Amino acid sequence: MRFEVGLAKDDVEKRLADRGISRRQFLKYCTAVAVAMGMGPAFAPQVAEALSGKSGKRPNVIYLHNAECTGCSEALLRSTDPLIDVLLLDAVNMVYQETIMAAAGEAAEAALHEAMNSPDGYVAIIEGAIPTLENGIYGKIGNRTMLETSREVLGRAKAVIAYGTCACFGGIQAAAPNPTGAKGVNDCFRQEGIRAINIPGCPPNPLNIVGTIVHYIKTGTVPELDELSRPQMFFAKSVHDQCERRPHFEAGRFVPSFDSDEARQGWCLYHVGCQGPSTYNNCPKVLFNGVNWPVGAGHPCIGCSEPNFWDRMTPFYSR
Ligand code: FSX
Ligand code: SF4
Ligand code: F3S
Repeated sequence: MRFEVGLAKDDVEKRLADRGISRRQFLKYCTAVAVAMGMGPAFAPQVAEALSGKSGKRPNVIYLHNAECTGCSEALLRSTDPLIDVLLLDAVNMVYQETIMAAAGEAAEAALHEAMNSPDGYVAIIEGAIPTLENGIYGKIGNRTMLETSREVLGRAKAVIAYGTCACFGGIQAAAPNPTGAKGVNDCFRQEGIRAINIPGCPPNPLNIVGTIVHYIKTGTVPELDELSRPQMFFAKSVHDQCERRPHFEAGRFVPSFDSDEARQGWCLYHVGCQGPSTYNNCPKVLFNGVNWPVGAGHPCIGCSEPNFWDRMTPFYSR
């Protein structure tokens, strides 16, 4: 049985037009991806080619869910531009995704195994941490542990993307005392030769995974990674170094409390717990859905894309 999620594939531009998205808006989105990738606006047509499947290389994708809140999928599915079906149907062939696929039970299992045996191979995207204690019995899907399924699926993938802080570093469920032994992919499977590309964030910015997929489609390779396995093009700079409130920091103008005049004037949030100086992500420049980001909305960065932020950067809201 051949299984694909969503709608039948037809021409990407027609589908965008049907939803009221013009080619101009699509190209604007592609420009945002190109800029996030550090390639500059001139790279936008190449992004458009990759996203609309016109490069002729649509990788099969198996998308696994483990221990998490599904916020990463939510962030991706609620991307405003372009509609997510463009990404799912045109850029990649999403063969298995538990949140959105119509199949259940044995049909879903069959789809997974068919995808794993495809002669073209597949890219694995994994969301959520892997419970490892007691052979992984704290997390099971389809009567198999997440540990077992992840080992098998990731071990045979052409590339692995860990999407979200949970899949990258363990996330909330790995917070002390970590009762299920939850781990991120690389921590869990490094000894077995698996190295995931980490796209952290709780949730991550969807542009960062779209950019990674575009890079893979264009080059067939993974982007350059830092020592935490994060693509340098998105995670090289600290939040603090890109923050619009930085001049206030330099001038010593700090918000003393959230209900203060200083807060209303947009001063620096360092004294109310901002972790921007120790957090590496592109939120201030890329924004969520092109609209805003935590500090822009008056909330300190809680370091959501850093390893152990739930232990290392708490209590939140204190300097
Ligand atoms: Fe984790 Fe993603 Fe945070 Fe939630 O699934 S990164 S808890 S936004 O959803 O994994
Ligand atoms: Fe840095 Fe946070 Fe202040 Fe922005 S608000 S300048 S990230 S400390
Ligand atoms: Fe997360 Fe901080 Fe960005 S909280 S979303 S890394 S601003």
